[in-house]
Amino acid sequence: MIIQPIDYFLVAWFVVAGLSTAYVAWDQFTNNPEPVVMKWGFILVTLYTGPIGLLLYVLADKEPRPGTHEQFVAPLWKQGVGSTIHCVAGDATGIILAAAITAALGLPMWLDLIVEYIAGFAFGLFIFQSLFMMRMTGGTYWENVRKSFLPEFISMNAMMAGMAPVMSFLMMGRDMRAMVPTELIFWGVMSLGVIVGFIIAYPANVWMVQRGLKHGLMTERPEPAGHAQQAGHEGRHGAAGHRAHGEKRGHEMASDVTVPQLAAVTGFTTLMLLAGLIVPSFYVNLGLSARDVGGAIMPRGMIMDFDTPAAAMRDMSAIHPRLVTKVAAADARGDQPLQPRIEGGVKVFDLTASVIRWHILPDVAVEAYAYNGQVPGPRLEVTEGDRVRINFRNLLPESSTVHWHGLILPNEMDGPAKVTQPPVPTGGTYTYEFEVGQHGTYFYHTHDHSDRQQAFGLYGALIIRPKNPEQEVAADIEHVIQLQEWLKREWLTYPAMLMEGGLPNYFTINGKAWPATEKIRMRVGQTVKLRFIGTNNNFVHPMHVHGGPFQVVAIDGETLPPTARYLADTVNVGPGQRFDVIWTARRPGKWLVHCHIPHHTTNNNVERDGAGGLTMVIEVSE
Ligand SMILES: [Cu+2]
Repeated sequence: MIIQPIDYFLVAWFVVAGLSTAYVAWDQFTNNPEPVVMKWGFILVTLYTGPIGLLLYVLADKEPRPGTHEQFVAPLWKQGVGSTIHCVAGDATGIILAAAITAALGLPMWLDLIVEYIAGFAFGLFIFQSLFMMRMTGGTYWENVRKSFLPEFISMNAMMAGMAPVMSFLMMGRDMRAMVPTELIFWGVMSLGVIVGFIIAYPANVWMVQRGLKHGLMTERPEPAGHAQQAGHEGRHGAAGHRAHGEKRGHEMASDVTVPQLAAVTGFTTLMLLAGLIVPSFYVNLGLSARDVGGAIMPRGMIMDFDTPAAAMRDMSAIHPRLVTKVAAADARGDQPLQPRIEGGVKVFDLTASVIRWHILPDVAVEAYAYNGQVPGPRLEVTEGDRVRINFRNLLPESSTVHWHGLILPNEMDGPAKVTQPPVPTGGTYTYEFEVGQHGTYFYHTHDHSDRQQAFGLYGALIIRPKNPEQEVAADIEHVIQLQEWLKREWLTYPAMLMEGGLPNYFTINGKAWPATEKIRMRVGQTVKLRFIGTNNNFVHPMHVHGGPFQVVAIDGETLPPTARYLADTVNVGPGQRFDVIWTARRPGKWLVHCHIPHHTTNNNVERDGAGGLTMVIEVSE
């Protein structure tokens, strides 16, 4: 799925890789005079490295003019390319096959790497070197295995020394879709790994070709008619006559390498391999598997080190856009009153949590977790003394519960996951039922991974009217103000958290950022009751109203006795807190209600129409 800029690049890359591979395959089998094993080597490496493989093929191996392949491929650098191609084709094929299989098995990353090394080495040695090269080199299969063991070991070590860190850092990096073979980026990482592995393995291969330890590029032409018996005594060989330029790189290699040289190179490439496998484990958690964190995309700036647990990564990961099941209209509003059904005298509400796309601004949409497809969730209005039943259904990709913030109720109705009730699994339901014994401004929210789920929008207002209407502190107008912080960047929505990488960049009142927030309209002399609710997760928002003080009449749902009510023009609304304030429209005009942390009145650090985020306006007319 195309959800990140890199995905566009990868689509283009693999189209180019496909075309490059098709060309190399066609040219190899119609024009180029070389052994079949090398034809396949270039085809596979071009499949893995795209235009780079094509470039190497054209510059180092493709016969430029008929009859010139022998001279053309003679330079050492080209022979080195041929040797590396041959190694990489076998090893990389083994590694990639193993990587796809181990990802599906859910093995930890460190074990993946070891399995991939063994698979790559085995594939390279037993199949690409020994089996495919037998035609060229003669001897029995096991003689070939023995002879090519050390060169293959050296080359494989160098190759994996380059490929392993690429896989470790990128698969366990920000975009862990790279661990999942069904994602394009997995194949992109494999391709990059092969490219880096090729570069690291190239010098060792040049040395081995020079010392006569490995074959480089060879020429093999179809047997000219009538010359069959000339090469007949060496029937394994496609052609004998071309070896004029073959010198010591002919079929029987004569190596002049010394034991100390071989020991030094073998030892050094082994150290390179160990470094490539081990050093990444100083930085990323190689104990995790694709099953733990595969597919998660992390916010830039999150600290993920070698001991960051999988649960911490999943908690802070973006909502994958493919999980969205409903796209709300750009002008849809949250906090819509939900009318209850009456069943046997009980007020019954249905709350369903699901993943939606929600516009916080006309041109900024987030992925959100929402009750009944809106952010905030629907407003539940009940009266003190009511018996209420809430049928909760969880359609989120993770478990969830609902907590009734501030209410006195039976413990098993309170909602904390794993404490008072089992978390409601995906597709599951739970029925909350209780008698409402209080009145005032309350709210409900998720109590399962609240740091993630509430930050994605799982909250809503619960307004409880007093049984005796005279206990209500009266105002001409009422307005509920629910706060939220969002982290939306690089086309993805992450849960806003006071953590490295988790800081919010958008802020909403009732699910909308200024200038898309609601407008309160009133006349001079009228009063409005603002019910501030700290439905947000991270900050204390000093909510300030322009145009004169308000009277604080209730805190956390509890109505203050008249003597305890006080005037103020700013209330610090902390997470979980509620303040009911009465503000009087004294003068006509546009009076702001806004947070007094100026960053919270911007949209991604940008002021639009004079403000942003936690800003709304009270428009007072004469
Ligand atoms: Cu604020």
